[in-house]
Amino acid sequence: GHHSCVLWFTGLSGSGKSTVANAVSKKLFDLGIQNYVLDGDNVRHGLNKDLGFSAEDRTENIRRIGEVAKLFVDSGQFVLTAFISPFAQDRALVRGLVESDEFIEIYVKCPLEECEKRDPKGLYQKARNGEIRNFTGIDSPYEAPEAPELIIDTHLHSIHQCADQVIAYLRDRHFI
Ligand code: GGZ
Repeated sequence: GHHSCVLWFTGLSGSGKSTVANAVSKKLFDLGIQNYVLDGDNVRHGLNKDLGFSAEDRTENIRRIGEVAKLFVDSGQFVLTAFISPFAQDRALVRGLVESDEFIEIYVKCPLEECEKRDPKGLYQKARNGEIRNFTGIDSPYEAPEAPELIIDTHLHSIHQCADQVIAYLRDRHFI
């Protein structure tokens, strides 16, 4: 059988969190494994639409997502979360919500310069122009994980390779 867990992707805007999480999701689905991706599109527009990007709101954003992720694991499903989650303390809080082996922190590593070059939504440009305040990596901090279960480097590897790295981890640890 399978052992469900939280795959917690963390990284800068534009690092590839959602893209890789969705690629992993599809691979799990093809293996017949129920799973769901939580990201800004389905959480920040609904459950958390009252929250912005102050430090306090980001902390509350991550807390609520952590509680939802816990519910998924309780129900026996794999859950993948794709949020910047810039604060180490907030990620530690979520880790404490589930069984210690059920929280897999995945650092989606990509240099800020590369994220800025990709700038798929033009947000870095706006942050540089001062049109957006408190933008992660520009005028709001990102605390890189010190001991993540996995580091995937989207600057050096393809989406497919990064997703396979996650699948290999899950196989090695007998989650799947
Ligand atoms: C960071 C922001 C901001 C600010 C809007 N800072 O590239 P995106 O667009 O699709 O991903 C970013 C997303 C970040 O939301 P999260 O819920 O992941 O953030 S956190 O975990 O810190 O709560 C970006 C967009 O929202 N966005 N304003 N100021 N990203």
